[in-house]
Amino acid sequence: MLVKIVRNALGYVFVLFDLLTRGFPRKRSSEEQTAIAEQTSHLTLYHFRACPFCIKVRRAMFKMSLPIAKKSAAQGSPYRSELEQGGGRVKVPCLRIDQADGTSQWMYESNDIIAYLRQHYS
Ligand SMILES: N[C@@H](CCC(=O)N[C@@H](CS)C(=O)NCC(=O)O)C(=O)O
Repeated sequence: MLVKIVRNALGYVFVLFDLLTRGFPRKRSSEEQTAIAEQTSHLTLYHFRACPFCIKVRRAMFKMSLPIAKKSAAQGSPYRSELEQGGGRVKVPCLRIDQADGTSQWMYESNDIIAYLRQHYS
């Protein structure tokens, strides 16, 4: 219980630190931003607000100005079971990549997610 409280408190310190130090997002013209929104519309990030690995991914998304949909996988969220059933486990961050054939790839590991986003959208 105490460990959980300390962990959550630390998480919110990270959230605040991120907000204060993240700098500015990449600038695009409105046409380019509309295009990137379209190109990333098949992506969804499952996350916890105060998870350091999620903060790292959200920070990278912010820097690259990627308007990717985010779903909370916290206790009580309806998206938690979506993540568990689709991806196989409740672990965040997880990037859901919807494919044209109707299937989805569930990518866990913050470093892999950031590398994927950089490779395709930076
Ligand atoms: N190596 C992973 C670590 C992710 C991780 O440990 N996430 C925690 C939240 S901060 C989690 O989902 N824990 C639940 C679990 O592992 O079942 C990454 O970099 O994404």
